[in-house]
Amino acid sequence: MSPKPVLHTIPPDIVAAKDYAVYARERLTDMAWEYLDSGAADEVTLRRNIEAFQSISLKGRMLEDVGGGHTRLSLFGHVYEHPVFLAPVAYQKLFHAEGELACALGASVTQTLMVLSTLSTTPLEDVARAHGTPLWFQLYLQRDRAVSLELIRRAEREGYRALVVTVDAPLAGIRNREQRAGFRLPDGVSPVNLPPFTPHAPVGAGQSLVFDSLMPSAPTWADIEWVLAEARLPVVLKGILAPEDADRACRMGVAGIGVSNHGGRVLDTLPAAIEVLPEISEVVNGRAAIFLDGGVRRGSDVFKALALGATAVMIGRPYIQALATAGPLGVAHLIRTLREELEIVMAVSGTPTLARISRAHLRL
Ligand code: FNR
Ligand code: LAC
Repeated sequence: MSPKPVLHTIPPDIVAAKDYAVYARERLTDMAWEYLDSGAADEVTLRRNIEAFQSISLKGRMLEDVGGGHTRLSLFGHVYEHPVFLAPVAYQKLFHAEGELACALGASVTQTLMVLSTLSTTPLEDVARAHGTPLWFQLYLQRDRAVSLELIRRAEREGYRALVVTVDAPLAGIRNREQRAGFRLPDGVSPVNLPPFTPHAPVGAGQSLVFDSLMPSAPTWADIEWVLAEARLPVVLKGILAPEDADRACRMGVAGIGVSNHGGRVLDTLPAAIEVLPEISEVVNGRAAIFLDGGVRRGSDVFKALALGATAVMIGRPYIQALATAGPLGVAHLIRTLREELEIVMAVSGTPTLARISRAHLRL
């Protein structure tokens, strides 16, 4: 069946993030859908990201005065209207003809921070100049430091406010659903911010594809030192799950830690991001901001993440499903829905501001 056209109004039965999934499925090719929706291997981590949120109970606190309440937060010298950020998602022209520009418009009208992927299908300059959206740039470190440095400088020049270095995907992982669907990028969809791809070294007899070809160009802690020395922007490491790694990153001086398992897309049977958040926030102990992503689907999930130590959260698949369904309008509607849900949870938990949300508001 060929994909249905993008909608220009929001159907009345889309009232929650999950309602976008059915509409998005009908508007994407099988390959694009599998790329978006799937997780690594048996998708244990993908499911766990969702289930772990559902297994945490709110407490509910009544009769508190929540007058003057709001969802604003201040971060790295800027004020953001709410703590639901758009996680970096590659190749957005797979999902909508306008790709990243459509997302940026939806983000702009809802005053939402968008993190642009290194694997954007739109030049980072065009995204920065289009809609006045607050932006951070996600960096996949490249084999050649000069290429990475050029990306960092371009992002700085264009007013990106932070650099999100993703460290949990040095290789693609076991993507069985993508393999079964024969996923490949269609013509006209490519990572335009990068120089043309040069293949990895071929493996000889007795050599390992992973250790002899792919991993020799993967980043290490030494590369993070280098980024910290070069970048003039706050640096966030995305993809941290071990408290030991979070501690090391803080000692090196990162501005933020992204607690994430990459939406369950790289290594299956990792824990849910929300499960490890308490131990990470204990170790970080205020030395860096903490961002959580993976399985955030409700305002109550945002609240739970903040209660357990996150400064803000990021969403991935939900906004791409909204993009595929109704372009910028869908992205804006989804964000507004999540933000309203968050405000309701805050109001009925007696927490008028984000700073007031704490573990005491969960039934642990
Ligand atoms: C991603 N993610 C991702 N992360 C990153 O740092 N750079 C990238 O280019 C991408 N690309 C990407 C593509 C697609 C299709 C998805 C679904 C995800 C991971 C993303 O930033 C985030 O960690 C997860 O999507 C969060 O989980 P949820 O919200 O999708 O459950
Ligand atoms: C992904 C890579 C691009 O998750 O981060 O597909």
